[in-house]
Amino acid sequence: MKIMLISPKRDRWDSKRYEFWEFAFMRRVAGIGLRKYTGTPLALPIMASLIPEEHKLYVIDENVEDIPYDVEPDLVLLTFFTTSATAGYRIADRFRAQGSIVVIGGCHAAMTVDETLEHADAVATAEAEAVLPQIIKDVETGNLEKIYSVGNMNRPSMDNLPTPRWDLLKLDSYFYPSIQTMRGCPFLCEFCTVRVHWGNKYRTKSIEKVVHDVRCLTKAMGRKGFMLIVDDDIAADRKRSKEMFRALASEKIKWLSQGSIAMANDDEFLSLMINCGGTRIIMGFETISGDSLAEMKKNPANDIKNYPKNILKIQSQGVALVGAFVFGFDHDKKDCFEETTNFIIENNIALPQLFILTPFPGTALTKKLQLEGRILHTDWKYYTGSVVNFIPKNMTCQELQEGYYKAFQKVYSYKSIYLRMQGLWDSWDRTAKRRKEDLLREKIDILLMNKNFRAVAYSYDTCYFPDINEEAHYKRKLNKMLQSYLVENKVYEENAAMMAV
Ligand code: B12
Ligand code: SF4
Repeated sequence: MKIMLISPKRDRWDSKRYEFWEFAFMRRVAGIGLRKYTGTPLALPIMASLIPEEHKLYVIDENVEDIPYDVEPDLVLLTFFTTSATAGYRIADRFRAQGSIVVIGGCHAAMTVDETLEHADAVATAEAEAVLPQIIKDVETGNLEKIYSVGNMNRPSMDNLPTPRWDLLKLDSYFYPSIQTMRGCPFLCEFCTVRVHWGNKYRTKSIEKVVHDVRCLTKAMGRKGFMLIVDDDIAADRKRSKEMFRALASEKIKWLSQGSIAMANDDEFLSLMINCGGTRIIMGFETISGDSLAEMKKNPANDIKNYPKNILKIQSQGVALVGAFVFGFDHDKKDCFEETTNFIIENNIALPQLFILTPFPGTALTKKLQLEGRILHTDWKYYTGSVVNFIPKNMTCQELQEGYYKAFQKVYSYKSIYLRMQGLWDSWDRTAKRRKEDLLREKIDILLMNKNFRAVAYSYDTCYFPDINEEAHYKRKLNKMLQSYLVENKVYEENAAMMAV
């Protein structure tokens, strides 16, 4: 059979708007030419690893290449999250009209089975490792069923998983090729899809398997760039993670991942993490309101009164936190925007990520809002995390939307970027346990990423109007800072080259 695996590009409903993870600035302006998207869709190389060799495979991520419709595959396997669902459905309809069999899987399909079946011959609600071999057999014998699922007890063990076929992806097109070492989460955060899709228990890969997979990915990348470890909390099982960090230290990789603030209480964890290249952590703070935190049933490690101390503890060792904050909880009032932006700036968060609460299908939040009749629509292309799709409690939709834009634009104003960077560099220069030249490269990268996220913030309707002269002043200071780092970096590189001669 000809089998095509596809991850669609999200539908744009406004061509001028960027979303966080598209890295439009990094691609177009910072001159990092080859890269077209942030992370690799890991479901593609995983599915490819499960398909017997006799089939002809086409592996397509639409974010980096066009879909070759003229191939006329026998079977199309589509994978996407909610944000890309409208695009995914359109692609599915087109292939079905051409006569291909279409199967759709992933967290969105699993939560919207009836809707997805309007566009697919079958839906997989389970992990590919558990159902894809059967799907292929059933297609071959003409016995395809409508739904492929497994019970909670039959989730695949992480140790028997085949190594993803990263070699079939165009890895040069990504900033961060992805790899996974654990699945599942026992926590109950009501807006989150992870527990419902991946189960309420952590399942982990053995350290040997992680090292093996890292080596395969590094080989496929052909470079020692950043990897995205897609685990939902790298600090979930600190004992295991420490063992993993020790084993990864000799692999000389650089990586970013997600982690809870629990890591701040463990000096050994932090130092092992940094030592094995883990210097960027996406951290879901979500809110600085205790009431909102209780409302969303967040991981108890999120202890707001100790946020400043713990942020300083983590970042001052040379880590850049990608700090995620969400607006629109029922306890959020109109002052939440101002308070959160001030908090982000005062605590020098390296890369703030601001979102509007979004009722993704299947979550406890969505069930609650549905019962209360507060969901405005399910046109999934607006489910990006930057658009209001439900009726908030303590403000109007417009107030939430504009408050969000304003907060996002304020933390990425030139003045705020400058203040955050100055504060961060100050702590890095005093206490970071990293080589000076590594810190310098990291500073350049973090500055460019701030410019990138600034471009995202200001691609939305303008709601924040700072003093123009003050902004021009800080823009000059930031550019001067970047320029001096670039010159200094060149000096390091030339010295290194001389040492090598
Ligand atoms: C890495 C990641 C990203 C990367 C994605 C890189 C990429 N190109 O894939 C980036 C940073 C870009 C990203 C962005 C966003 N993300 Co994200 N992300 C994740 C994360 C942490 C890991 C994803 C992953 O790689 N998982 C591992 C792979 C293997 O899992 P998988 O894709 O689900 O596939 C498995 C199964 O679902 C199944 N399967 C999947 N497809 C198919 C198809 C078939 C045919 C079959 C048989 C089986 C099958 O088998 C696979 C192997 O087991 C998840 C959380 C999680 N644990 O999954 C959140 C998650 C997917 N993201 C989420 C969200 C909300 C977003 C954003 C909207 C955030 C934002 N506001 O910007 C954007 C949307 C981007 C977009 N255009 O869709 C939500 C999605 C909720 C939803 N219903 O869509 C999740 C679940 C997080 C959460 N806490 O709820 N994200
Ligand atoms: S701790 Fe993270 S992965 Fe777990 S339920 Fe909460 S947000 Fe989701």
